[in-house]
Amino acid sequence: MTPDLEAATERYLELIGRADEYGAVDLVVGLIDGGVPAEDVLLRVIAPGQRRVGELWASNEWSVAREHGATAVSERAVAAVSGHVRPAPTRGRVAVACADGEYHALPTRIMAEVLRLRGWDVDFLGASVPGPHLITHLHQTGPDVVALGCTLPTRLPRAHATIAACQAVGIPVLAGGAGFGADGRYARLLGADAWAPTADAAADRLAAGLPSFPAAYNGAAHLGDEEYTYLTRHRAELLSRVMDTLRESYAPMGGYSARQLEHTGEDLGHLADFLIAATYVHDASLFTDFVTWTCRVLVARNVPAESVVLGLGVFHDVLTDCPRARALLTEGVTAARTCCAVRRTETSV
Ligand code: B12
Repeated sequence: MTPDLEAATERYLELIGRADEYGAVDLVVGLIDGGVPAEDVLLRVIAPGQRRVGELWASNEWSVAREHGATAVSERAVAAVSGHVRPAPTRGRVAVACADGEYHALPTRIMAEVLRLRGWDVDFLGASVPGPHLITHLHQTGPDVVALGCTLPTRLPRAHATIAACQAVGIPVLAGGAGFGADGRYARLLGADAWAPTADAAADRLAAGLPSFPAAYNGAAHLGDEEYTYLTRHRAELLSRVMDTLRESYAPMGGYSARQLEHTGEDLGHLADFLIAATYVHDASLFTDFVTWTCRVLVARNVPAESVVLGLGVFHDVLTDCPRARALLTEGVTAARTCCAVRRTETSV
């Protein structure tokens, strides 16, 4: 009988939720021994389990500690799958790396293991690989292709530099991970040779040869303009001005503990990073999606979405010389106000 993989995922989530490494490893190895293809264990049990971890953290049902514990167990489970099934390479060589500054190594690791299972000889280089070091590795090992992972869109400018550097030494880049957009639009914009939404699609793509985006592509010509450069250079100064102005204008902040102030600073920092990334790729949805996400995460922690409206308004006032960023902030405020309105409707029902 084929095991029910949905039930297995539920069981897996339960095990990783209590950081039960042996239990999770026994479960995944047991599934493989029971006839489930290793690729299905990676993509239909471990991957959805991890996505659920994200939802449970976002809705404040799981603490950061519980998420970290679960992710550590998943890393071990992926390693167990990979150690249990060791196909000999029959195809070319792929260097798999996460973009500089990208610490979500697990999604890309799962993809790397699927490529291994499909016969590729994989060098998995892990999280946050600086572009120049990746190029040195390419010179030393001569892979056929680089598979570049990016989960957070804030890493796109650095991913762009890496894509260009790999291509300059004649190695094509397959891009993937949530940061490139659900439809791969940023992979295309940054000039990657190919993009795949999932690990199995990535393996199919490579097996079919590496197709290129249309030769007419010239999307990157306008990226990284003066406004982007200004925001990147003045990020720290901008954040401290926003914090100071908020302290003066938002009375409840006077009663914030040091920890709450630290969290506020981190949240503003993420908003600034997404604003900068949206300025880079000229796409408001990159910013407004993150604003909506932030509102949901804060509301789940009893922080009113109105605080985001206020914070974005202060960014807007402070950034007098950045018309494009100000336009993005105006759209961000609309997105945050929508969250406030939805929240009011929900609470009044
Ligand atoms: C675990 C985790 C972490 C861990 C990562 C540890 C590790 N070793 O990977 C840690 C704690 C470091 C972390 C940190 C942060 N995280 Co985090 N994290 C997650 C979480 C819960 C799971 C990641 C995972 O394993 N996913 C499972 C896999 C299977 O994901 P996947 O994207 O579907 O992968 C598939 C495809 O994308 C594709 N693929 C992946 N890589 C590649 C590469 C190539 C080349 C190709 C072709 C395909 C491909 O193949 C995979 C399989 O099909 C996600 C939630 C989520 N939904 O993913 C949040 C999440 C990604 N994190 C998020 C955030 C915000 C952060 C932080 C900013 C949080 C903070 N406040 O500090 C930091 C930033 C860190 C950084 N600088 O990079 C947000 C992003 C929100 C957004 N709008 O962009 C998410 C979505 C959380 C959420 N619940 O909403 N995080």
